[in-house]
Amino acid sequence: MSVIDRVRILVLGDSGVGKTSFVHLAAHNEPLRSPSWTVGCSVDVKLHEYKEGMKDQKTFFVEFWDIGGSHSHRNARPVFYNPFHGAILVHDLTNRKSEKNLHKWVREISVNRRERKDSNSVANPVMPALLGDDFDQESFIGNTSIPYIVIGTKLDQVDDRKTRIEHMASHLGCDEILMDCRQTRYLAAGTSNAVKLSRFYDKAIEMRSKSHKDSFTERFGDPISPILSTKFYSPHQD
Ligand SMILES: Nc1nc2c(ncn2[C@@H]2O[C@H](COP(=O)(O)OP(=O)(O)O)[C@@H](O)[C@H]2O)c(=O)[nH]1
Ligand SMILES: [Mg+2]
Repeated sequence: MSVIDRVRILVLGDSGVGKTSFVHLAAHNEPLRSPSWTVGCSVDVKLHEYKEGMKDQKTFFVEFWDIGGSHSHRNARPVFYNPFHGAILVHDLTNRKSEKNLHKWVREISVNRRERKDSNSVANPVMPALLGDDFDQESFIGNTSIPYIVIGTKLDQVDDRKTRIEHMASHLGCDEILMDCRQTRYLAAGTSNAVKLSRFYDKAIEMRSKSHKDSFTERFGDPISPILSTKFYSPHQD
């Protein structure tokens, strides 16, 4: 049996917004009856068909890394961040602050990613000073090469749906899903929400392939570069 490759997705957002409820529905196609407090990080998985229906279709494990949103754990969180291939940003539609706070999450993972790159792929903790609350929210959009999707939860508790302005998803140029995490129909197969999620998983898989290729190139050079191909691969080179 061939090994199934895995792609790691971070699930980020403040405590109580519905991260664990969303992940359970996305991974198991059924609502979570009694969510409990997430301590540290919990991981759930689902199988996903990359490029379903096309000739290069391939099965992947999508790992959801549901990171506890508690402020007191923030120094420990970067342990879970590397490597990752996409991020699901969850906010609660009844709590505007939870959407504003998504900027902090985007910033936290982007800074961590950059620090790691700068330090030559050695895990490096985020400098706490960089994660203060006083950053300029408008000027910081984050690393948009990371695939993102935004999930707005508790749609069932919102009255003024029409007046809502979509901030985070438009800043990041990504899709957004508004839903009730306790209702299976919001992620049912064939719905536009399911299509958005599937597209997001595909992008994360592509990010994974790219980062594998980049780290190979960093260590061994580009395998198809003209220099390597003539020097090392040409059978009649003298
Ligand atoms: N009404 C409603 N409640 C929700 C929704 N999503 C989550 N909840 C509830 O919000 C609470 C916190 O959810 P949880 O998944 O533990 O949030 P987390 O801390 O972000 O993981 C729980 O009581 C959930 O049942 C939703 O879409 N609608
Ligand atoms: Mg949780």
